[in-house]
Amino acid sequence: MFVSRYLGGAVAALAGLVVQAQADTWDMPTPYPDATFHTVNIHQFAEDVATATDGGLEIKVHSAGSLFKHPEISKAVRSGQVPAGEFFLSLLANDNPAFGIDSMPFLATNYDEAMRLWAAQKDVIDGLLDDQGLMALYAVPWPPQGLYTTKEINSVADLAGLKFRTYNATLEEFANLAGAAPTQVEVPDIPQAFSTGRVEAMITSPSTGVNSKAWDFLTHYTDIQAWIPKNIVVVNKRAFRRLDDATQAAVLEAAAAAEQRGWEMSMAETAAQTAVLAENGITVVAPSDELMTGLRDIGAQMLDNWTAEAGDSGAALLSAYQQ
Ligand code: PCA
Repeated sequence: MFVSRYLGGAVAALAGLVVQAQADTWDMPTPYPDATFHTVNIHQFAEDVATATDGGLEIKVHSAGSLFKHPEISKAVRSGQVPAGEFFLSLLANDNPAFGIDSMPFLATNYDEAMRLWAAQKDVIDGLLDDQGLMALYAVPWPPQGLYTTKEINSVADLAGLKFRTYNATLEEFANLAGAAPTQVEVPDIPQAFSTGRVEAMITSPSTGVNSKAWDFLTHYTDIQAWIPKNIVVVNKRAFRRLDDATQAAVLEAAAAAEQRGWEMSMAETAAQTAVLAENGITVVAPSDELMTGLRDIGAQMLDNWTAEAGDSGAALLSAYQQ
């Protein structure tokens, strides 16, 4: 009796161990809603990993800030509360200015430039993340950022006093320099922030404009193509090392595919989602020269500020990009 109970327990315990070794589940918090192309891409990444590992690693995506709020995601991965996560890269600009350079107005405004900027940025970012116990899996850009308002905007002066939705410190600086009044709002909260009058203008991609149904509360989209900021997907290094070699390889391979696919999705989104804005009644216009000159002046001032703050390593990054 005692022996068989003991054996039964041992068999059950062993079975548990085997199951644990065979199937791992990773919770992965992300900030943006499921319809966002970044999130679609992450779901595909998770599916690719599950397929390649024969179900050995299941990545469970928790979108729209449902598991951790956006500003908490990088910390949650760093501390090992979750093994992986996605966030807007420039949110880490407080840690080091290199993280924020892809939100610099009018530095990289088309996809060729964005690719060159990522190439110049990547080693620096990898090193900084490594110091935080993180490893980058891949990064994907948003389409070029445009200006959403409830009136025609012909100059920087037209932005004065507008309650402006922002998403990071760089955009906040931009809004302040334009004489607008910035308020930080996460993507899932955009519709409510507009409908309650907390904000009345924003700079973001055609993707986020469409995903937020901008036509419910905005009328004009000025296509200023101001910068091409990125999301990054990271893993906790310890969690990654706990995977066996084949699983690690599967994750890296799926990540490389996701980066490639994500850039292509982003490029395709730019025209397609701008058209959706127009179809839904938004007036889509090219910017006036006066507006662009004024905005570029602000960008130049911000780049000076960035360079002063970013020191030698920042200068090296910039010159690598500008070569
Ligand atoms: N959408 C995100 C980041 C940049 C973008 O296009 C946002 O608006 O917060």
